[in-house]
Amino acid sequence: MAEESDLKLIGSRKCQYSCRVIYAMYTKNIPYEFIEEEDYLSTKTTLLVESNPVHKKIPVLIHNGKAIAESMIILEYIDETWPDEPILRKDPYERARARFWAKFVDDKIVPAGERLLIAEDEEKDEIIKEIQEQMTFLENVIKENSEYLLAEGDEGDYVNDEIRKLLVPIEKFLEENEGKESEYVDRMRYQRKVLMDLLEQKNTVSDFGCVVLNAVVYFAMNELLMISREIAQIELLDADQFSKFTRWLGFTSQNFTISSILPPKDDYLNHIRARAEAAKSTL
Ligand SMILES: N[C@@H](CCC(=O)N[C@@H](CS)C(=O)NCC(=O)O)C(=O)O
Repeated sequence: MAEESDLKLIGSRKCQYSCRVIYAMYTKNIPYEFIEEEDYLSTKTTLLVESNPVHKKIPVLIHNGKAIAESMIILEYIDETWPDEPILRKDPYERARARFWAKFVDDKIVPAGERLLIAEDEEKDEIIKEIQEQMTFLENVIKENSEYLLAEGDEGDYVNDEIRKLLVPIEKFLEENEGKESEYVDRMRYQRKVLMDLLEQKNTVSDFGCVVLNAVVYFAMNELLMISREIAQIELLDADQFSKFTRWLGFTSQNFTISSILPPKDDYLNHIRARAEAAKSTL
């Protein structure tokens, strides 16, 4: 790890872009101070405005007094500054590919979700169709990526080793808490089952090839599904049409770190509703 440094992140757990960065920090085990930007929709703090005067948006990373804005740029900055536990792959082509798909999510998926958020009933089907067309690309990326996770060969073996490593503390915890009943113990048991199933069923779940891309896609999708299910009241993901993606999503949502980053669902939903109101009022 790089030498001691003063590291702050201005963000919010209700912001998918901030969640990407928080997830990367957890993955790389980097200590930092989190400065919650409570009300970024209306009243921005002076610290935010001064740190990101161009966009005035979260997240902003402040490293030894120097501010870095834009989530993808922050992710690359932290990977370059703290190279342990890389969150982008080493190979330049793979890095370019991860950036390409992250940009695709930001350019195509997220804006369609924003449109769905404020859509009139008669516009919704068209937007959903458009999102599903884009989602087909992501489904195919996962299919093509099957060599990254649970495939035979070096990479698959590496990932299987990583899964075994993840199982060690879970097994230990379950052993120490044998016979106890609690929601947490249940979640641990479920986590163990998911990991054991994965070890058994090779080639069934794949990922996007690196932490950055997994985080970008996961947090964007999590928000988009909330918008489509809870606000637009339309189901976006057909499990047959998007079988790989749905499985990946289910598996990824069991990730402890991801579930501990996200705010309680009702808080997040209220926030999304407030965003919809704010966006509608500017129409
Ligand atoms: N492209 C930016 C997007 C950041 C962004 O849109 N942040 C939202 C919160 S999730 C924000 O600060 N919105 C305040 C505003 O639009 O004024 C990134 O990747 O960091």
